[in-house]
Amino acid sequence: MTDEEILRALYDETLVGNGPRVLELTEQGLDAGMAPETMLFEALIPSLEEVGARFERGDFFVPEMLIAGRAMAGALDRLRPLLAETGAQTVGTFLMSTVKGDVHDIGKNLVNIMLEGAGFHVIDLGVQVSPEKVVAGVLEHKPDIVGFSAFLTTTMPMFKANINALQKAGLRDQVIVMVGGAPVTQEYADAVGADGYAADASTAVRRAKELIATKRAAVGV
Ligand code: B1M
Repeated sequence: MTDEEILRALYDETLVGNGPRVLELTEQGLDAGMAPETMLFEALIPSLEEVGARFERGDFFVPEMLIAGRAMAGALDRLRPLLAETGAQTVGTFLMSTVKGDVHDIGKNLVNIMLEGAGFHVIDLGVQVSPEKVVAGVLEHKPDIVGFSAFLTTTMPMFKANINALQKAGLRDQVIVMVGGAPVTQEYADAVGADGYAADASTAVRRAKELIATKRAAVGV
């Protein structure tokens, strides 16, 4: 198979949620010398975008979304060590979670991989994380940045609930807060009082580094 054929098949098999075939094709792509990023950004992510579009049109339902998501997650597990393999030194600690009420984690996991690849120490609290757990996580891990992902318009308000909980615990000034997820915008991030927002994983890494540099410059570290 040519590289184009592998990418096309990866896209098609992710779309129909054929996990075993997606893994096989990922392996085939790696054997052929394809970059993990190429498979990710030119096949896997576009395929999930199409899944979302079909769901919106009523052509796909939750089960289809679920198996496509699982197929993507399987490939991501295989690509994770390769994407994170930069050997960069630790630039900061990032405490990540998907907000309470939200089970989406593929986007969050991708941001984690990219952050790790850029040298961040990432602690992932998982999905459906309550403000209480966030506060406990900050106390335990003392991160530089706390990141919240939300993928539903109905769970986005949890950003504010989390930020309020950090404030109440006297921790808001000690951490940088970043938010992201499919429906989130810069305007929304500003409105809830987050320090940073990014639309995708690579921008998230750049923004996280900028925010840490700005904070360290301000406190003279
Ligand atoms: Co759901 N889902 N889902 N879903 N799902 C969406 C998000 C949706 C947009 C689909 C659609 O209608 N087009 C829609 C939300 C609509 C809205 O609120 N505006 C939706 C819905 C409605 C639902 C349910 C309510 C469906 C139902 O039950 N009726 C339900 C909710 C369950 C819940 O959470 N309580 C539900 C369930 C599911 C599954 C479980 C079946 C599955 C999730 C599997 C999983 O994650 N383990 C699923 C899936 C797979 C999707 C779609 C198809 C794909 C999401 C994805 O993984 N995208 C999605 C459609 C879509 O997004 N186009 C959809 C790929 C991923 C790489 O991109 O997640 O955007 P993304 O992450 C990006 C950026 O957002 C950013 O970087 C990431 C990487 O580039 N980013 C950050 C993410 N977090 C960040 C944090 C940062 C910075 C950047 O800083 C901290």
